[in-house]
Amino acid sequence: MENVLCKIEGYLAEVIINRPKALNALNSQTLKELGMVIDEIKEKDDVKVVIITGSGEKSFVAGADIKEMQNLNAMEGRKLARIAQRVFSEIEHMPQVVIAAVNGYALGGGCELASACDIRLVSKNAKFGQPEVTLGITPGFAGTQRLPRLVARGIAKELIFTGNMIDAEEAYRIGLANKVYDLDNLMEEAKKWLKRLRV
Ligand code: DAK
Repeated sequence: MENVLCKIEGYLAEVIINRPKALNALNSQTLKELGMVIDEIKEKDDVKVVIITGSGEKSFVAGADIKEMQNLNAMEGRKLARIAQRVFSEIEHMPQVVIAAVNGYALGGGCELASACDIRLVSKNAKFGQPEVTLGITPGFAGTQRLPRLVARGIAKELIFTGNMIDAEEAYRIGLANKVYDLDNLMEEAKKWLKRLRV
């Protein structure tokens, strides 16, 4: 696989979205690969915790791939949204505990991917947002459904209607982030949750 890496060590599976040149934006190929990796991990009874993160030090996932999306017609856009919705729904329903280790931008589809995870551990440089409205579209990967279940409805509406980005501290304050760590320690701290969780 090109765009999604998967390492399994003991009880832990680490899934890395790996398109750093595009800030790990989710194109259709990446979504398909993510779906395949998730399908494989969910069958592994010995894996108890899954950590999803982004490659590099700047971005978790900067959204759906805008360059790919701008060439899609309505039906193709709908198909892309359905693929992402299916993959994110599988993540949400995995038998394992799924942690998003948010190491930078989590925008649009990236915020929606993090929202589909059970727990969000974030680095100090993390930035969350649903900027779709600034592109003239609405969140297509179920952000309108999951975000209001994680934070107060009014706050979710504010983020979706304004497209504003919030930083890690604000994400923690509104309950979107469970914990904030230094970027350098994020993965190490995320791995410690394997012992912390009663799985
Ligand atoms: N897609 C594609 N490429 C992206 C990208 C993205 N979302 N984000 C960044 N990149 C690329 C940039 O184009 C640039 O590539 P090159 O020009 O070097 O080739 C590279 O990553 C580095 O980005 P920047 O040079 O812009 O880096 P900066 O540090 O200056 O800025 C940034 C970082 C995250 C603030 C900026 O890149 C940015 O604003 N990116 C876009 C963020 C965004 O708007 N994300 C939300 C995407 S919309 C639906 C289906 C799907 C969706 C909605 C509806 N339906 C069917 C209804 C999904 C929507 C979204 O997720």
